[in-house]
Amino acid sequence: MNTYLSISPEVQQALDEGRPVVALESTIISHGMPYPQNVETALRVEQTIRDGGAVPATIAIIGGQLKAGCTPDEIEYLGRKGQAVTKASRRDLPVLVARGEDGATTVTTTMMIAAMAGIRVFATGGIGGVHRGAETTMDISADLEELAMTPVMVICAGAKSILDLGLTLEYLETKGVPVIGYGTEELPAFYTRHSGFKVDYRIDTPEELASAFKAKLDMGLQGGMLVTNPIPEQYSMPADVINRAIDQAIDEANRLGIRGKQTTPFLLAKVKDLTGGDSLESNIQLVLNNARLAARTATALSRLTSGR
Ligand code: PSU
Ligand code: MN
Repeated sequence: MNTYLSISPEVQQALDEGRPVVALESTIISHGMPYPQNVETALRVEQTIRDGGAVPATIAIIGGQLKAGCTPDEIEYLGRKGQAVTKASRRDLPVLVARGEDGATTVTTTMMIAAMAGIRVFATGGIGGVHRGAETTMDISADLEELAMTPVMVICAGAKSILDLGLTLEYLETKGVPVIGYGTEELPAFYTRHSGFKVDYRIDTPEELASAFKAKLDMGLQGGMLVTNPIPEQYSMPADVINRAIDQAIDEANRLGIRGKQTTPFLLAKVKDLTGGDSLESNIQLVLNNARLAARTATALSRLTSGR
């Protein structure tokens, strides 16, 4: 028994009964959006999952406990404390847990804790990947290694072009991670529906997402599956506006010598500043869109695996 893992009663009961559960990350709350929109969005995302017939499990580290299922008060705490909560990737878990500290979970640690709890489906905004210039900086997100290792389906809106999307896809191919486009053959680029890169497979229904993932689990293949779900047309941003902001943010990060775990939050905040409130609204809408798909997919997966 993992004594560091704390599953909320509601999530535990759903898992025991084979009902659908969807994991949600907390870096997006503490580091990804300003207060109070971060808390409002986190609660709306949870409600969207409930409306879709599944149980939300917001994941975080609080007082050294790995939480699968946060209360509204805990979400408020993580959102208000914001950047003061340590952004926690795989390498951060041992010391944070031993010290009894808080951590905002990235895609990596959310996948890890979801898997420990027995949760198979996870919805978020965007994942980390291979950064532009990684051939010299070696800045490659731990998210890609986790996707290679841990059996959780991650539903996102693709990746922002703060990353090198071509190298990110190459890396995922090497690691054996299926990259699926939901209703599209093209990898979506978070704020925009288009990147110019092809996904491995197009899938058009939650049922087929669930059956592909079940096949992976049944074969005992390690690792997850990446589902990329394009932002709804009406919330997508003009490509030139967003790409100009991203180029400017990267120039500034280079000039200031921003490195390591600061890089992604710095670029995200800078892009948001440069594009005003528009990008925040797009960001909120694409997360809600992913939550809807995740609830339907978790429902389909629970039907397949528990025969309910
Ligand atoms: N990309 C986004 N929004 C985010 C993140 C990435 O568009 O909020 C967050 C996620 O928590 C992701 C993490 O797991 O940043 C990746 O950070 P890094 O590049 O340091 O691994
Ligand atoms: Mn990094």
